[in-house]
Amino acid sequence: MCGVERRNPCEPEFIQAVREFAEDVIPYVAEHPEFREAKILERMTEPDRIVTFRVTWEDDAGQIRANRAWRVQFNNSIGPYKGGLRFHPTVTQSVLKFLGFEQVFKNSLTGLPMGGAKGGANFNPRGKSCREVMRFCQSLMTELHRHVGEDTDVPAGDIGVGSREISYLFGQYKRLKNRFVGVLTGKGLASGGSMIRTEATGYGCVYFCENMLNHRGDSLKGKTCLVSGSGNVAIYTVEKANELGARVVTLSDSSGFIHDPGGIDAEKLQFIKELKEVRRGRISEYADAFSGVTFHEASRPWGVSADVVFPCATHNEINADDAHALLANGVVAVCEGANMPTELDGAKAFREAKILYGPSKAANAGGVAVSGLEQSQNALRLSWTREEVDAKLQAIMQDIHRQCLNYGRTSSDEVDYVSGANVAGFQKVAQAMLSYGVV
Ligand code: NDP
Ligand code: 2IT
Repeated sequence: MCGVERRNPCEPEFIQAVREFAEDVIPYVAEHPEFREAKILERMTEPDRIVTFRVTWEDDAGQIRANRAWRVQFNNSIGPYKGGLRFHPTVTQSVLKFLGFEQVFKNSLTGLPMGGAKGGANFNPRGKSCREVMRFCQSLMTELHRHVGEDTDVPAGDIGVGSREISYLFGQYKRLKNRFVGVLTGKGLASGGSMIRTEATGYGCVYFCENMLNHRGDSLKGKTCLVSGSGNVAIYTVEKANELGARVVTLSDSSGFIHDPGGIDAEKLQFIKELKEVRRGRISEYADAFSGVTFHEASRPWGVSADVVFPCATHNEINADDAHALLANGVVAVCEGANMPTELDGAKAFREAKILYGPSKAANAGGVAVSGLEQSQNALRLSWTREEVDAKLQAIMQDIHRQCLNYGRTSSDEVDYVSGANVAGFQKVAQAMLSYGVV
């Protein structure tokens, strides 16, 4: 860790992600001299390469704008690089390195042949017109197309990048290369996308939670849940939680959270889909539209009493105080839809309390898993049905749960899902790296 800190000054998010991982993996490596001697951990914490470039574009007022974009190609030992693109003003190299690092082990857990990468730009899509977003995406792809390819690196969506942005990016790639291939995932259904990709991260996260609860002889049925965020992952987490008989009482965005004690049912969720996916409005509008709902400005939902928690907005949204407040209110499961939403001290509190704690690299792997299935369908030039893809997603989430049990069962027969996911994800990548020799 000293070396990681020395080599990566001013990269707190990346150091946090490596620390969380290393604490579980170092004891495992200590028992496996072949990994230690090959310096696998030192090699794994250094990205294969990072491409940084300028994205110049013109806004609707005719002003020239310049942003910075990155693609962090972290590790392609078990397959072509794979991971999302994030457009948000808080994007830095540190954030993308943490996300790329996590992606390596998440992708390994899916069992599909995918390496890890992440990219994005410090571009703020909020308040931009569709034409501005289009010009930005086209300019970004004009450089990015040199570095990606269906067998090289396959980006997808993340915060601020949904099907609209993926379509603009794919349209420009096709124009530049004259090739219709699976170079991006999360494409529209008319342009080579997969059924269930839009829903996959949220659905997968709920399937993972149900697996954890079932393992303890319990289920989501009748449980009160908190969800944060109100974007892609949050919306489809609520949809599946409702289907399994749970009641979700909160959603949020960066302005605050709404509390609906009656529950966000399918009809109300339809309002949110339209609000967020079409009108691109704010979650506070939900409180104006439905009675009995309160909006809490500039706050997060963690003070509300509930059984199950799905953080689905962004990293570091649960600190140690939030974790203790949730535990004091009797939470039985925390299942992470967002990437690294819990700070290290918060995660420690959940692990020590021995609640069911599904870390992001296991719990939100359903999104990239269905991206992998989209790659397969593109390569085969066929499309699977909604039922076929959903069945494969459920099987993958069940298998990730099984891997966590294999590597994370503690002596008292409790399961530490964090160490289970870290060691299970690590060992496959490590084996592959070892087999390549000194590279
Ligand atoms: P969206 O852009 O669809 O939604 C993001 C949501 O999180 C919005 O409600 C947004 O509010 C909120 N949010 C974003 N940044 C912040 C912030 N700094 N503080 C408070 N709220 C914030 O993104 P997704 O739903 O796709 O992604 C959500 C999380 O899930 C991310 O951590 C992402 O990495 C992770 N993830 C996504 C996958 C996918 O397939 N899309 C797959 C696996 C993980 P506002 O509009 O106010 O910014
Ligand atoms: O964090 C993630 O796993 C994603 N944003 C999805 C990546 C992908 O390639 O589908």
